[in-house]
Amino acid sequence: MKLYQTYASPFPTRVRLLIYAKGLEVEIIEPPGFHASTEAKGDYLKINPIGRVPTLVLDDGRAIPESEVICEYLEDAFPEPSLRPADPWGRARMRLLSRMCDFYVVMAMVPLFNLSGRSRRHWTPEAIEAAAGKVAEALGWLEDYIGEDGFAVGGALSQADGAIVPQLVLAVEWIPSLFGTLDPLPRLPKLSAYWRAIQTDSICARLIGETRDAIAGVAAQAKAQAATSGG
Ligand SMILES: N[C@@H](CCC(=O)N[C@@H](CS)C(=O)NCC(=O)O)C(=O)O
Repeated sequence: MKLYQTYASPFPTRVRLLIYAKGLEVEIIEPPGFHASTEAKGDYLKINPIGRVPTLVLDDGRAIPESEVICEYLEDAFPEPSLRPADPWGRARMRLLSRMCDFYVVMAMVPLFNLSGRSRRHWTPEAIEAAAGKVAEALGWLEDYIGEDGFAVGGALSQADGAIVPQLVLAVEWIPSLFGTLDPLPRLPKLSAYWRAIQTDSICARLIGETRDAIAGVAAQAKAQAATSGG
């Protein structure tokens, strides 16, 4: 199998959690045209006409887009070890946390993703504070549902950890360091405890390191581009 993905995107990160936890042999391919790249997406659009990462391509060439659908496919095709809680309530909470990341946390970050790609002339304190406030509000909803035993749900590593961990790297590290906003975690005790604990899980620690390195790479690329284009 092949996974077309980028390390800076939070969506493929949840797929890599399953790949690492299940020990699957998957070739990782980083297609052109994402993040600060000025390249075109080229033939990647033939694999995924939606033009987003990730896409899983099976050995017979069939392609599956959308991170959550890929995760469910990998669970069904390679059930052991399971990254889904055994009981329906636990599974519902896992899906709820993942969905909250997709619908509320990422959506709240979109204005900041957009600002980060624009000249600092557009970085008004009002725009930054409004967007950071929305991110903090969405994290507050995660606080209501996050597990209190070191994992997002069910006391064990699950798909929900793969959804939350990259969002926290962005919300707790990338946004405050780039935009000078406050770290939202001190006001969210359950999410703070979760963030401290989950970094001791070896698979999540690997995902966090990959995300940090990739974000630093994208930031350096964006800075170099801004310098050559006059800011
Ligand atoms: N719902 C999709 C979202 C994937 C997504 O939006 N990926 C972003 C990267 S963060 C992307 O590919 N954006 C298009 C682009 O950067 O051109 C999923 O879960 O896979």
